Amino acid sequence: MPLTGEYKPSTSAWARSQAERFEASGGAEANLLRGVPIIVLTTVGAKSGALRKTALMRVEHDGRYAVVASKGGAHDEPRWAENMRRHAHVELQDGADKRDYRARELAGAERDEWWARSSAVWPDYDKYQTKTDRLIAVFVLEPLEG
Ligand code: F42
Repeated sequence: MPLTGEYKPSTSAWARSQAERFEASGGAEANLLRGVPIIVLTTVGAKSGALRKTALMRVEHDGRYAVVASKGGAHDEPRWAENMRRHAHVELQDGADKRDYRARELAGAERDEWWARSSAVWPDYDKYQTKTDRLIAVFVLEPLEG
């Protein structure tokens, strides 16, 4: 059941542009960051209830995805993380394929396992973690059937 609601663009022009070009082109354009594939995550705003679209690095394993709330190692967490804690039903577009997932925040060994997969895709995640005291949140997205 796809998410419904008003789309509210990101205030970050760079991120908004990449998410919108990626979505509008069915994943054919704006699909890389420094040569590494991205996905676009749609979350429901924790406060606004609006649809938020966020470009993130593509970390996939056996049909599940990880999303890493790094925000470049900023001390403040990206807003989309709190959106997912409040509304676990999200959409993820990978290439032309857009599906519904349930987001689950990870801890312990499961987080370590997905952190390793994520930093194998985007090694800068390890650098980002050294820049902030917050433990960068990692969520796994598991497909919602039907
Ligand atoms: N960010 C990452 O954290 N990890 C990545 O792997 C990553 C990869 C990536 C690749 C390409 C690219 O173009 C950008 C990439 N980014 C990555 C940056 C990412 O797209 C986001 O810009 C970044 O993570 C910051 O996310 P954010 O949700 O904090 O976005 C800000 C800029 C934003 O849009 N803020 C909105 C605003 O109006 O200021 C609010 C957004 C929002 O969700 N608001 C909530 C609501 O209710 O609508 C309120 C939430 C609350 O509780 O305050």
